[in-house]
Amino acid sequence: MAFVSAADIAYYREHGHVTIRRLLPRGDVERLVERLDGMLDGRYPSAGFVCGPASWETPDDPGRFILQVMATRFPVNDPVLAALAGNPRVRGAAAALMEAACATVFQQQALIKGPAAANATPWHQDDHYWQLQRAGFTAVTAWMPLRRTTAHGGTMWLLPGSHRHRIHDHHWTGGVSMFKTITGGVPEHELIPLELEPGDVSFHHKNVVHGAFANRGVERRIAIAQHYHNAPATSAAFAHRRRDPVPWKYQVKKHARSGRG
Ligand SMILES: O=C(O)CCC(=O)C(=O)O
Repeated sequence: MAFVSAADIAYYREHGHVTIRRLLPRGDVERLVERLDGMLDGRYPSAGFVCGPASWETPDDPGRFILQVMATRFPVNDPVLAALAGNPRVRGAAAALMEAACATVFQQQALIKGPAAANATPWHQDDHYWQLQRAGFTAVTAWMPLRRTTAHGGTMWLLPGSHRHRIHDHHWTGGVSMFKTITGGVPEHELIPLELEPGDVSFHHKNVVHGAFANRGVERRIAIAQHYHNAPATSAAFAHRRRDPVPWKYQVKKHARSGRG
């Protein structure tokens, strides 16, 4: 059964993003929330993941107010997160949108943002980090909120049509954290919020400008980003990154330090 229609593919081609409603069953969503919480509080093993505050370089680092669970080994070795990495519905949708024969997961990261904290995700394009355009590959992100997301509650916002942009210059935000942001800013009045229910999946192209304002709501914002490229194997897709083969978008502290400049 196809979960993506021809109209979805046409919408993605035109706007660089599309939402597929109810792609993840509710049971999967609840298992994921329970698993992420358990990995963060030590009830489940977290070897093979970066688990905890996303970044902590200075007292005002926004990463300090964001919890992450990010796979560092592929294949993913946690059974619940591995099931998501292998989920045929999400993978099938990613392949269909890339109009590719295959869709390979190369990154998986949950970002959890509590209410009333300075935990924005600065505006960026994913391929600034990955540089897949240099290797002739494309990529799509499946962004999967596990709780309802609202404009006020720190959901992702994106700039429709920006998949046609070149990769803009990015710089480290305020000299702190793991985050980089687009130099010169973005037209914030043209951004749209992703207001989604648990189980809905938003897909965006690797060049789409996106980010999130801080969570000003009353609920936790908990979402998983799972990234796919259209090459059969990670090593082929990232051969151009021999110097720094870690393609993570949000890098752990030591990479953020060594990668600066
Ligand atoms: O969840 C967020 O705040 C940002 C996620 C993101 O940048 C992505 O999915 O590409």
